[in-house]
Amino acid sequence: MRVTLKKAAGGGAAGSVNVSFANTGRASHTLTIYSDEGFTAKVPGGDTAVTPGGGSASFVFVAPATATSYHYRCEIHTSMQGMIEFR
Ligand SMILES: [Cu+2]
Repeated sequence: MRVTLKKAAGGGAAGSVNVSFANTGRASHTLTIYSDEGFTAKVPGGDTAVTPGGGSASFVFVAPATATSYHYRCEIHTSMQGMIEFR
């Protein structure tokens, strides 16, 4: 899969972030962002929903105002995880 993050210019630390998700595999996946490492607090708007193989999806979420890290995973294959670091 391929993920592209693009933060809007301006807006300070808490600007909006555009996420583009390209599912280049065959299986369906989601890209779902949480504000905690334990995956209990979903970030509002931060979810592609189920995206079939070959499909793509995008969404916009608001970046946190302070330095922290968010965590994302596929809700179908929960071992597929990654981190987004805000500095
Ligand atoms: Cu998956």
